[in-house]
Amino acid sequence: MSYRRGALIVLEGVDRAGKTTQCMKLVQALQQSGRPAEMIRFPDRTTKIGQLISAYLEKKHNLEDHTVHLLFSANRWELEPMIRQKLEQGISLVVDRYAFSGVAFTSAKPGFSLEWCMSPDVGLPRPDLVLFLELNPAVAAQRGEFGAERYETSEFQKAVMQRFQQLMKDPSLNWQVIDAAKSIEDVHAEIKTHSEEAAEAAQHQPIAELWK
Ligand code: Z5A
Repeated sequence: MSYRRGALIVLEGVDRAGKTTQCMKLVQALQQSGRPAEMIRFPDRTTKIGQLISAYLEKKHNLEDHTVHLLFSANRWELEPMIRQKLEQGISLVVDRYAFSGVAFTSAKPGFSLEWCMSPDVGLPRPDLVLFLELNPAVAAQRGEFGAERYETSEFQKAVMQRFQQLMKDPSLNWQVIDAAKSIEDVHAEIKTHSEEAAEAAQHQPIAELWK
């Protein structure tokens, strides 16, 4: 059976690593090379669930830690039918943060195991490529101070980074670590090469399920 589906390409990374900048450039580059492509980001703050998450991140109200974790996951599941449909229509999706951020941020809090944090996202569409933008905290700091949102402290970000490193050991996923300290154009060139390879390979494969 021959498939002609789009690829699911996720960008993850530390704060200010350039995820949003690179997602936008990648969508443009894929489109210019004749591949239909769109960008999505998590959290998607436009939905009702996303608005609750946004108010939480902006510290406008508090939510219990398990509750907010499940809301972040629900925010992905509510977009799952759209993600699947677009991929099946041959549209590649470039995603700014996904379940890996979900797991890394919650499991960096005391009392949360990686396994518990992964379970609500089991079965989401599995990315064909996960690009991890790695950046030294000192270089990140030169790109601007932390904002006022929740989680934007260097101690918490260090714990998050350790959780990402654990997640990257999973051989069922195509993780690629990118040196995000290079120029925007150099980082883009590397990301584009990996993405074109992954998109080429993905088009003949069914959509797999994450962590299954
Ligand atoms: N979160 C969670 O807890 N659970 C979940 O399930 C999910 C997320 C999905 C959402 O933040 C927060 O929610 C996030 C994780 C948590 N918390 N934190 N911390 P967000 O998605 O709304 O925002 P963000 O992801 O934190 O954005 P960011 O990390 O701050 O930025 P970025 O997208 O990586 O970088 P950027 O905006 O593209 O670039 C930052 C600046 O650097 C900008 O001025 C660029 O022009 C500059 N830049 C970019 N690349 C370069 C290079 N190569 N050289 C020099 N300057 C550069």
